[in-house]
Amino acid sequence: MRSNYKAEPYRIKMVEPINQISKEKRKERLAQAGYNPFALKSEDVYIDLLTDSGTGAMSDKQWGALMQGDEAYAGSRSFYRLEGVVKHITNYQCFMPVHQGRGAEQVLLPALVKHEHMHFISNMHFDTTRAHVEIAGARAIDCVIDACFDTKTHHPFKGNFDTKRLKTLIEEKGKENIAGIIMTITNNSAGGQPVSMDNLKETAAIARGYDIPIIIDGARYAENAYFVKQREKGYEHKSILAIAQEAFALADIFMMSAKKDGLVNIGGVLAIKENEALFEQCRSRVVPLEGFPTYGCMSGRDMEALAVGLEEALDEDYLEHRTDQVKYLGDKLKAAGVPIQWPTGGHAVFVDCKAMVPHIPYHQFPAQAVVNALYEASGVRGVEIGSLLLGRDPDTKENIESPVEFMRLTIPRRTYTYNHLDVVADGVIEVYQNKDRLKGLDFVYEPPVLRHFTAKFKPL
Ligand code: PLI
Repeated sequence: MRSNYKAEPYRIKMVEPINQISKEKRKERLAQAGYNPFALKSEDVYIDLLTDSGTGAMSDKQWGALMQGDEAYAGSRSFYRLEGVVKHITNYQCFMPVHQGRGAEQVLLPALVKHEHMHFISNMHFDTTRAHVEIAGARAIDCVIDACFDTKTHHPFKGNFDTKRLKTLIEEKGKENIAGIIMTITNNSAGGQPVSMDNLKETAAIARGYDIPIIIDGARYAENAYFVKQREKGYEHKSILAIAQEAFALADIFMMSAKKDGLVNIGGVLAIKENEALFEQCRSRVVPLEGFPTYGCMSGRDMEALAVGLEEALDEDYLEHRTDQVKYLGDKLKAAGVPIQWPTGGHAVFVDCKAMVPHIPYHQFPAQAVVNALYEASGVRGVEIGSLLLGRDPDTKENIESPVEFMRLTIPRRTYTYNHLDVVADGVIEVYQNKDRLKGLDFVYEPPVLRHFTAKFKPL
């Protein structure tokens, strides 16, 4: 029943036509793309669920704000406007814009690595975060609760840190060898799964006890705050802003890909609570890497749009519709027997391909095989989050087996309607009904870093 899900809290003012090519053409285009949907032209994709990163629609107020951009190289008015909004939400003293999330990573993470053999511990590192940890000469350890990998069992906060293991890890490695604790909210890689405030508090208390900085990787912090309001006792009557502010008060540093909950197509945020010395270090790194500190790779107009987008993303009607779209698609797939990460999280439905195609081993990339079959069947583009994305161990160079093999169906913000999601569900169900015929893939070309973006394959 559609009426159980919140209708769009907006009306459509501008449209972008999309086009569906024939199944024969899709097969041809996928082969030309080396069986890697990242290499498809977007004009050959009907419904694009590759990512929610920078693919959403801006509002009329954001488009209006673009016209107010101050493009001064130094001291832009738009910088000060954006700084005001970031400070209001986080209460942090130091802010610099960056070009996107990985901009914040490349500026911040090396500044925290003081010597050899250091580690970052996260509930789960996003792939670029892991890459920047390794480029900085450190190692990334994931430390999420086990329930995260049990897709069938309901747990309201599958993004939570395993705090017991976190303590053991710190003791084992030595606190002087932990460069930072990264709290990814929501936990993207395992289903857009939220982290509870209780878990944030416990994790922060551990970090403080050992004097380790705690970093919020908050690309989807507003979605996380919405789930805290929905699912955690004591937060029912708090505003999304108040919940977000409570989360930021527990941490020291905020990195954000603004392409998600900033509701913009490009942009990022790095904010530091009060550590002036660290801020100075980051400022000297931002200039050669990103740009002068009052623009950091963003144009004045983009900073204006982000200032508006950050506030719009805290609106509860918007967040209810956003998460209901994900739930709607998840509910339809679950009703048809398709195994998915349950409950659905903030930005995507994650199809459990380990359960769906158990005959394909991890090193033949089961979820990539399902993603490709979905594109051929319906023109819908999803993305693999599994052993392909995880890559190789930086020391042994062996393929790492991911505990989960997901096809992520990522829903861009304010972009597709419930009708589009019906088309997606039909396509996935068709693939599910023919799942036993799917075959794995082998590399024709494997790049050394972040291989999933540009690899080429042949079907086995
Ligand atoms: O793509 P960037 O550089 O703006 O952001 C990197 C990044 C950091 N942290 C988290 C949690 C992310 O989800 C993230 C980017 N995510 C992408 C591109 C995605 O498709 O999920």
